[in-house]
Amino acid sequence: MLIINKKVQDALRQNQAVVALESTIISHGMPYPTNVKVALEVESTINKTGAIAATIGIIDGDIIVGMTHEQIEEFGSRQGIVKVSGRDLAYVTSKKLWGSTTVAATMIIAKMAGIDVFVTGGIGGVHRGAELTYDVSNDLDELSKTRLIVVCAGPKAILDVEKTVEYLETKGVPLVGYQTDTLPLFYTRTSDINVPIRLDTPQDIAKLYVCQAEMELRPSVLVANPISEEDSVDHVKMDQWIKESLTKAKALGIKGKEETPFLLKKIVELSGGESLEANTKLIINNAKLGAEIALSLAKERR
Ligand code: PSU
Ligand code: MN
Repeated sequence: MLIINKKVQDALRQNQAVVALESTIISHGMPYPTNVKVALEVESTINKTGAIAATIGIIDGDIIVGMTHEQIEEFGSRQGIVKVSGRDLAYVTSKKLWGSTTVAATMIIAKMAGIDVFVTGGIGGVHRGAELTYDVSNDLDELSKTRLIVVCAGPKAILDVEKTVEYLETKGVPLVGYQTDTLPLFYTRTSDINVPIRLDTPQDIAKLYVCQAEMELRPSVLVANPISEEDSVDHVKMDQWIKESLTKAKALGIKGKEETPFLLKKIVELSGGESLEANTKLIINNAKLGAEIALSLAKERR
């Protein structure tokens, strides 16, 4: 069953700004209790602007749009929550399990609920070595067929970023750099990869999305919002930590849906918490932008 909380329902009915949030970042992306603290801070950042935050997750098979603080707390500490991508959605709901939603699954649910704007940390993408493993995140496929505005800080640096950008192009996903000409890489602000589209205001992003919708183009508008300079991690150090984490994952035979959570956790360890700090800052930064875009979009439609 789809349960949309009252505040979110009212906001949607009145055409007000709503911002969807995922829950895999809570259950699998960050350690407890930082995950809960960050999830609540992200919500309050959005709510302060006048937009309404809706964190999405699955509880006993019910799809919840707009979790309560108690539910977010439980998501942060509970063991055995299933990481739910598109593939796992029907299984987890039919078996009445607890599931945290990835970018892909959150997009599907946001669409069901009628929400247009979704904020995350970093999207999944084409993994390094994908030419052998075929590991391409379901996030990319969903981005190609479910139209929303998705705000992220770029693809996660653990990925093969160039292949990820190529894949997005193949699938017709407009990739927008927000106030940047180069693609931000999650923990770092810049890279040597150019973004195909640069936009400098939330209004311009809302307008692009309205055109995308008018033409009934299916893909999402993917916005890459760079982490601030002072929160950015030195990319030479980060490259080293990523390489070490990848070697470790390989040695332990970690693959499939376990790979991303494993790598993020390992990088937190190797960086002595520096990556976690950056991850926190970037998602709050994205929440601010997402709320502004949602407010602009609500205005565009009035
Ligand atoms: N961004 C983060 N932390 C995360 C994720 C993204 O800062 O934990 C999650 C998202 O839910 C994303 C998922 O959809 O990782 C991608 O997993 P995979 O690579 O297995 O598709
Ligand atoms: Mn994968």
